This record gives sequence, structure tokens and C-alpha cells, in this order.
Amino acid sequence: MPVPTPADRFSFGLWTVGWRGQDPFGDATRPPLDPVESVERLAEVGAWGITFHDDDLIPFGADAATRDTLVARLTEATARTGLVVEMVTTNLFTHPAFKDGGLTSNDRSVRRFALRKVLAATDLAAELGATTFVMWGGREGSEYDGAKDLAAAFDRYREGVDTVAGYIKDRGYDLRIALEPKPNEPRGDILLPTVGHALAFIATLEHGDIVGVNPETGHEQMAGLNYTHGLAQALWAGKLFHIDLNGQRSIKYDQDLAFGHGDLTSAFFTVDLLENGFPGGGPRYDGPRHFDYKPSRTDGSDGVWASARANMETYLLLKERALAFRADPAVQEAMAVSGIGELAEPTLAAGERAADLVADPSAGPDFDADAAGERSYAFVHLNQLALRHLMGAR
Ligand code: 3MF
Ligand code: MG
Ligand code: MG
Ligand code: MG
Repeated sequence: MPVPTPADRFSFGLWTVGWRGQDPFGDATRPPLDPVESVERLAEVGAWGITFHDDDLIPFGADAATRDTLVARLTEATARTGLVVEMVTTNLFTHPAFKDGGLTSNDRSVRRFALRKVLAATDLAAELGATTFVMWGGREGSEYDGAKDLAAAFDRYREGVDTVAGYIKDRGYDLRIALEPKPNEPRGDILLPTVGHALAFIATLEHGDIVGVNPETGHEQMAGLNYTHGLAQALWAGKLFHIDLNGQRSIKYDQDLAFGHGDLTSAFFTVDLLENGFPGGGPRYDGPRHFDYKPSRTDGSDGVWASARANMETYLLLKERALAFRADPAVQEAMAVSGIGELAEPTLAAGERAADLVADPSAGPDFDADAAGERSYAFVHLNQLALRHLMGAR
């Protein structure tokens, strides 16, 4: 089996391996894990970096001295093991104060407290050398459509994100914000439910130049959407700042399975995009391969580390197969038959305008639409070649 190394730039949230298995119906099934132990174990299994929420490291409400002691402990552990802190984020969802949201709570005093908490988390991120700051608004939303003035909610969301981005610039922090879309859970409906919604929101920001997205596999799939397409549009827009890889089996609660343990074929094409890029070139993702999964509550403590390994092993196996897929002459031939490369050619000729197209009979009355309708794109053959590579049958 392939062995992960720091060069692969795999990273894990402290809340992932640290999840104790509590769910809405059952208690924790595993004992608590010290963040320092998580760092040591993640380094042992070949990870490169860690990420965390402020509250994963510093308990909510801790005083400044406690904060400094806990940060120093973590810094000692990362320095000793060589792990980097690549991303930091804010917990605006656990405390009951945030039950109606952080940046978009109907209660202004909650919004002010939440925004200040986010700003403090950017200080922490900068102090630890992180370059990405994720904002997941898990409680920004509602269960009832009459519960919130939605236009005001978007105004407040924009005000909040712009305030954080402006603060990052004022302080000169080397940080970019990545908004994490999710359709629902814990709220009945969450604002910015998909990558597309988040991109449209970013276009309205004053400081949108340092704001992108952090798409999560399962979050897009919970909305019945194609994760790879979401990554592709974010990349194309220059906004793919970070990723949360995991597994999800269809539209249901947020499963946070290990990467590849949901829709494996989709995971293959996700890795194909991340490792090979678009067939015709175009923007590439060069950020961390970050896993946001939960070790199943049916696994004991050993299973935590086995599942951390599983994420990386599956990624590397898919990487081997995706590289072989694109290098295979039979695949290249099938791609040519399918016209994959043809799409890169602009539809209009150089200098051609709409009026020229209207005047071109070859695109109108002389076009043989019936012949075009008979073309076989042979996408099934191309996909079968992908499955053969995926299954190790080539
Ligand atoms: C929830 C999530 C979050 C975010 C995190 C920021 C608890 O479904 O995915 O994890 O990823 O808050 O990165
Ligand atoms: Mg998630
Ligand atoms: Mg999830
Ligand atoms: Mg996530």
C-alpha cells in the first residue's frame, strides 16, 4: 500500500480524530483525546498538517493565561513533530448563545460577541502561521422561513465577512478566508448552502479578493450535487482556497465518512481533477489535501488512527490510478473520440462577432443538424476505462 509522507500535504482537523462519537441519540463511545497526542499520532501516520477550531484547543471562555499555556503546548508539539498548522477556524456553533447564528443571529449582542470571537481566531491563526482561515456558518440559518429577515441576514453576513477580511488586511496577516458551504445540519436550512451560493455571495463583498471557498465532499453531496463540479467551478473562478475531503452516501444526514467510503467513482474524479487538473490545462489546486471526516463511533481508539490512515491511503491509491488513467493511450484515444479537447476551442473565430455568426450559413441553414445528432460521443466507453483503472483492471 502507498505510504503517506509530508510531501503529500495531508492535513486533518483536530475535531476529526478527536471526535468522541457523541450524536443526537447517543453518548460518546471514546475517551477524550489530548490535542498534543493527536499531533503526535498524526505525525506518526504520515500527515503533514493540522487544523482546528479555536475551541478545539482553548475551551470556550478560558482566560488569557490558559489560552497562552495551551497555545504554547501545541506549538511545542508541532515544532517537535514537524507538523504545520495550515488552517484555523472559529467555533460559532456549539455554545447555546449561537443557537440562532453567530454573524446573523437576530440578537445584535450575539453578533458582536461572535464577530469579536472570529477576529480573535484570526489573531491565533496568524500567530501559528496558518495561511487559510475557514468560516463555516453552521448556525447561520433557520428552521422556519418566517424566523429571519433574509435580506438583513445577508447584509449582516456580508458585514461580518468584510469586517474579518478588512481586519486581516489591516493587520497585514498572510491569511485568506475560505467560506464553507453546507445545505443543512445543524440548522434546518443554512445560508450559503452550496459552492454556487457562496461564490455569488463573495462577488458582493468589498474585500472579496481574499475570500474564496472551502468545499466539502459530503456537503455538496447532501444537496444532491456533484462535488467535482463544485471544485471545478471554484477553481475556474480562482476561488478554490481549501478543501474538506470526506465520504457521504447520498442525500441524508452529514455522514463524514472517510474519503472514498461514500461515492468512490466521484472520489476518483475528484482526485483526477486535483492531481491531473483540467484536460486542457487551466487553473490548478495546490493547497493542502485536508480531511474533515469522523472516525465512526463503532470504532474504538485504534480505529481512529486506522481511519486517519484510510483517508490518506485511499487518496494515494486513487492518485496512482488517476495518473495512470490520463497516461493510458487508450484513454487518450477515447478522450479524442469523445471530443474532450474540442471544447477548448472558442466557439467564435478570432475577431468574429455575433453578427458574423448570424451571417454564417454553415452555422445555420447549411448546418447538418441530423448528422450532428448522429454523432456518438462514446462517453460510456470512456467511463468504463475510468472504472477499469479505478478497479485496478488495467
Ligand atoms: C461541519 C463541518 C465543520 C467545518 C469546520 C470548519 C465541524 O459539517 O464541516 O466541521 O468544516 O467548522 O472547517
Ligand atoms: Mg462537514
Ligand atoms: Mg461533513
Ligand atoms: Mg467541513
